[in-house]
Amino acid sequence: SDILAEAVKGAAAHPRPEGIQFAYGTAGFRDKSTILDPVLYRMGLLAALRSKAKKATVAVMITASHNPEPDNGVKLVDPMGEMLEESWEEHATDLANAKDEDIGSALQRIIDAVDIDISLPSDVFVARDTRPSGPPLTQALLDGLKVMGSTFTDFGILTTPQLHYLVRCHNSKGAYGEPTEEGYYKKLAQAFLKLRKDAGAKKKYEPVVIIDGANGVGALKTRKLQSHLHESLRITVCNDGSSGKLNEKCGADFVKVQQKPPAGLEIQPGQRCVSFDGDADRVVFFYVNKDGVFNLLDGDKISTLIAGYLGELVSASGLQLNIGVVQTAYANGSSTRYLEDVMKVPVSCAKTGVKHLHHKALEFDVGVYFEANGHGTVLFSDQAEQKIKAASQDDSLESSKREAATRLTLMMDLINQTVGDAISDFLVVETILSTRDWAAEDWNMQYRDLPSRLLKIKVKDRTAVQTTDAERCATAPAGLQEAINKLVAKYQQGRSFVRPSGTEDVVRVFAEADTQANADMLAHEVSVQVY
Ligand code: NG1
Ligand code: ZN
Repeated sequence: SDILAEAVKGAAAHPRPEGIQFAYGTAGFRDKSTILDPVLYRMGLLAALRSKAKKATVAVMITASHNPEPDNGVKLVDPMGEMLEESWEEHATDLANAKDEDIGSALQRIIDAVDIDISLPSDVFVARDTRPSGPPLTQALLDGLKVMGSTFTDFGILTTPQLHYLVRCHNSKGAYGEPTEEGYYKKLAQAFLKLRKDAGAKKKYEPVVIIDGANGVGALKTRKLQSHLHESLRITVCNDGSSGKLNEKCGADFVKVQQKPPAGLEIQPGQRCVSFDGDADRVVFFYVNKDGVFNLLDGDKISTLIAGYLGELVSASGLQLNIGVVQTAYANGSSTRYLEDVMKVPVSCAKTGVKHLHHKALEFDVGVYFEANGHGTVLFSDQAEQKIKAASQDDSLESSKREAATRLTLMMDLINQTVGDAISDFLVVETILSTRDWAAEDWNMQYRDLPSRLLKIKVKDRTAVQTTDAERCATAPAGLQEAINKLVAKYQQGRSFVRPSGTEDVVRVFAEADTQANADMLAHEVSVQVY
């Protein structure tokens, strides 16, 4: 058709270099920004097709999250704010790798495979993080949308979760919130302020927090949120991009991997601090105690805190709803034991990558999922949502039950259910700490993390390592798992696994044991087996 011919012609301005293979992985396409122009053009074409196929607006986010500033990436977002359906990842990879002159036939293959009516309209929301490569890459994406005759809205700089929120609001015709950036702040701030209203005097919780914005979009957007929160929370935003580089020696990934505070913060003992990542979909908390020891409150601590509090509210409301937690193999062993043995909360383990956790969390009425690195959220099933809303308005219920249900409805408003959201998760944690009157140290004392070590190893072919059982067991190369088992058996509370990364050309080795020295040694010994 004419459109496909136009798409081929348009590729002349976005030529694909020879010899590079792209793959749509767990985080979409991610690479050096200098080679991504043809990929963005092609993702413009694909987003238009996706919109036609779903008969709804879809979204495209341009970001490389926690990766260094010279990198960039692109991921598609489905109409309800979900990640792109898995079966389309292959289409994305095919199209990204199509030679300029083959773009028409690559598009035709997708149209045939999915049975798309190409004459339907399409509409796409677009946003990017603060990377300098963002504007030209956006232009390439828009060129792709234009040749497809698609309408679009370019929102400029947003956090990834804000874009997910906007597309969901738009497609659910306002039922999820107002489809504007202001609407996002209003929805979160209203719920947050209502949840704080009845808060009494505090002994330990202080409404003072320092945020490490990773020199990225999270810092800009937290500033915008601030005015909506009035005096309820005193936030100091550091690493706001005015001097440092994006993700350089700061941000959630740096803090989690290095197990130390970011550069650019002046911290008093006990002061609660928060680190976002480069597109503000991950968050970790930390503090330094009076002996100068760094303490990290990661995704596992956050999910334990949230599951505990929501569990209490559900019990208090008298509703019959099951709560579960979803983790990955990277979750600290202490957190899993604490959830299962002390809190009696069911825990499932999913493969790395948020889509896997998200999927498993749907199996519960209330599913709390977090990766240890701080990416996560809570999902309420439609049925749970209805029951909670009904209970909150049921005048025949005891007032304590009705109040618990009302708090649950406010928590549902505060939580961005589309995807992990640093700003929303941060406000959820602040709400719970305030309600419990906890300082960071009280929260940290729930359970004690086992020392762990994460290493990455460059190998010739990372696909030689294959795994099963949510990546906890290696099936190839032959003999590797037996060797790991033998090493693990030498250590108290030892645990270790290896898996190929989905975002980098490395094999990751994780180990945990009773002491840091032992965790380090076990990780090292297992690494030797991988080479
Ligand atoms: P890979 O590279 O597959 O380990 C990393 C993170 C994931 C997830 C993705 C997407 C670790 C160990 N892995 O995946 O949790 O966040 O990036 O960004 O943190
Ligand atoms: Zn991110």
